[in-house]
Amino acid sequence: MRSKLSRQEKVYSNHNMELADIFHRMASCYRYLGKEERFRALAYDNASRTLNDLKEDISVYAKDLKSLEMLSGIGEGIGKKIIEFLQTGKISTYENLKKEVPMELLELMDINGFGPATIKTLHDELKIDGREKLIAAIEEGKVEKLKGFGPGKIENMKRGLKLFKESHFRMLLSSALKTGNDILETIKKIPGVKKAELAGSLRRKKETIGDIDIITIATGKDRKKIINKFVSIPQCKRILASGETKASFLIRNNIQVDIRLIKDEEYGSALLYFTGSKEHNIQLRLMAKEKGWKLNEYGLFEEKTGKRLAGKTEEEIYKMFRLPYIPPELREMRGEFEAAKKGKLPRLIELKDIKGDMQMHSTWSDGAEKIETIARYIQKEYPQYDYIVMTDHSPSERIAGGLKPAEFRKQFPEIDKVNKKLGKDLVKKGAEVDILADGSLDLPDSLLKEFDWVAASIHSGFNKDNTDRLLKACEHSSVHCIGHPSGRMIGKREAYPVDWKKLFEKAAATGTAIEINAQPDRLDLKDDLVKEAIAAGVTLTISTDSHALSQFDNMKLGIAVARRGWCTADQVLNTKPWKAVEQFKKKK
Ligand code: DGT
Ligand code: CA
Ligand code: CA
Ligand code: ZN
Repeated sequence: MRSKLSRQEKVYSNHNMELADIFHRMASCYRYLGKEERFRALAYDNASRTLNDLKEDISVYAKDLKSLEMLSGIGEGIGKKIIEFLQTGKISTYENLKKEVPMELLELMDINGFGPATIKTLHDELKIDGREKLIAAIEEGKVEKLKGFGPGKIENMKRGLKLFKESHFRMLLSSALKTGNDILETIKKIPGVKKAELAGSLRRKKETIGDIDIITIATGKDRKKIINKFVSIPQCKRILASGETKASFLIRNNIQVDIRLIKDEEYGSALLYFTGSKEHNIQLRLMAKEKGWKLNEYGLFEEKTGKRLAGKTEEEIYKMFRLPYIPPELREMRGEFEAAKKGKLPRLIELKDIKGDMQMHSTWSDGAEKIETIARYIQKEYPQYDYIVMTDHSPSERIAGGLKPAEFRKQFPEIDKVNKKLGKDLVKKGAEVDILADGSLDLPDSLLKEFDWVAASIHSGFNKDNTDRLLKACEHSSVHCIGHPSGRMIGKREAYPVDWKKLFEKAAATGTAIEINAQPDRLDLKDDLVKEAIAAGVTLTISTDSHALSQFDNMKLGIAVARRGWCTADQVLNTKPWKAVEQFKKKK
């Protein structure tokens, strides 16, 4: 049994994410070890990014060193380590590095406020090698005595530690989806499994996920045997519980997976129960009680007689309450029952509604691909798209290779040339222009007028209230959209303060769109603000902000956020053809 599954592991088990994690940690180690190692740090971060962006499992490329080296960012040294990892499950260089550095502290390096120099000082001067010790040292006033550790810096560190604690035990939606689907595919291959589906916060598409819940139905009487197969999949690293109806186990990085095995006729009630949210379930159970019913994971029953009323599907359970089906993304007690009773649930936007992507970067600034490569990829993989907007960075973004006005003017004819080759005006001329500290833009008005689409975003001054900067950008006649409006990076940087009500009113009044940025760690605007923005009459866009070809798939994450924000297709500009975008611009 085991050997059969192991063969499938080659196809399904996701090495990419595990390796990307290791390479990212190795980069942190090298960054910590000092300036002379900084090229190595860059190389490992590049390799980590390549692995994260890769569609097929890395083992597909690992037949020999040559084919690995064809991948961008992977040379001989890193290629050998990939092969070592696939053969032994370990990388000896990494195992040795871990002994040289305070690994637990290095995990903080992803967070605002903890650079390598800061961590080195803490380690060298105070012998701090873990987060608990660091928290204690801050409280005891030891850290503030160090040179260069003023009150502002200490505050920043405290905020960072809090952010780390909140996010550390949760995954980003994007990686949880990959991991969850990987497990799901493996489970579905087990003989006897009739049906398997994701449940929990993953099915509700929350922006972060605590653990992975899966509901399954299997044929055959020997339930224990099936459960035993669940905990024998290659991804399983440690079994937590394994009974007749449930298996819980840990996979890599201590990610927990809960799988329930249920009967056919219970499927709907179990799915409903284990999808949550807990608060939504409690409300349903209260409503059942009022009617003299009992609702649990096994079904909906008459309290007195125990007679079964429903349970096979979620629809039939909602129907018993005279409610329409409530999509999982809305089950958060944000008014879904009231709306459902009135027949006012929104008809949620779907991935297939999308007609274009309005933010992306090419090799002209910090993207990985040339405009023509991107355009051809989109034509092939996203034939439903009517347009893509190339929005390379403006001059202030020096690290991201921001373009000077003259360079944008050189980019225009290249876009024309690509469109001519494609025989279609697929690529639109755009820019992601920086909003400067005073709310002005870092490209001249004369140039801004020439773009088909201008998104304005903030890339600096994250600690201040940025309402005024954003309001001023909305008032600019050439700004069509505000990009990643809150500036947050999930688990790494908090959103800067914004008076959202004011911003939404201004955006609606000036005809400026607001972006839902679908980068996995941004998801910005976030779900509850999406709901507020819609209520204020704001038009939204959903953009992937892609820097590599595989990132165009992140559109599904943007759709998840929009759906959780009660968004219909009509409220999102890029569900419409380019003609409608032109009309939207005219109204500004
Ligand atoms: P997570 O994993 O923290 O991202 O969030 P969930 O929502 O996936 O929570 P989880 O994994 O603890 O439980 C999965 C679902 O099971 C949850 O959404 C609702 C249901 N559930 C769990 N515990 C309870 C409970 O004590 N009462 C009720 N009514 N439902 C529960
Ligand atoms: Ca869960
Ligand atoms: Ca769970
Ligand atoms: Zn940006």
